[in-house]
Amino acid sequence: VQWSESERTIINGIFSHLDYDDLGPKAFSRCLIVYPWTQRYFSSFGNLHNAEAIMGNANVAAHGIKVLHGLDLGLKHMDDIMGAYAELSSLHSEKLHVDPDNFKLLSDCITIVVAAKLGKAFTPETQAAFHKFLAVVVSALGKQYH
Ligand code: HEG
Repeated sequence: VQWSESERTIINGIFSHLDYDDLGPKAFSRCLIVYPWTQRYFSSFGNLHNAEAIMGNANVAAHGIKVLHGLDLGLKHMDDIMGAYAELSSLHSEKLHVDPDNFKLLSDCITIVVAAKLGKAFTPETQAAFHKFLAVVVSALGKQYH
């Protein structure tokens, strides 16, 4: 994957202003609500019975923050995203048995909450760069599946 200087600047700019503690829970709870089959991996998280329960669930919030911080790996290793996610990909595949289609669903939810947060600053160029970054991460997370 090749990154232009402007893509690097945009992506680093987005993350430098990102409030993980706010957007992580929002993105992950949105995923569990809009794509309810993703709940199947989180049976230990307690009450996920409806949107309100999900949004008020502390385990969901904590996991949302953890997942969003999972993107730091890609940010720190933009020139070797595949290598950076090899271990996390194996974990999701071999241990957690997460259907890799779900990575795309969560990444779309992340895009929505970031776009809502940035408002007018989420320009087409910003969207394109952010989308590219997430697409590479999603691809890397799916890489160790076989
Ligand atoms: Mg995953 C754990 C990152 C999508 C289900 N996920 C984790 C962990 C990270 C992470 C960093 C902690 C790993 C550890 O403890 O060593 N996840 C991550 C990213 C993305 C993603 C970056 C996509 C953007 N995860 C994802 C999706 C599902 C899922 C879509 C299921 C629908 N993740 C999952 C589960 C765990 C993790 C079940 C273990 C949770 C636990 O038991 O605490």
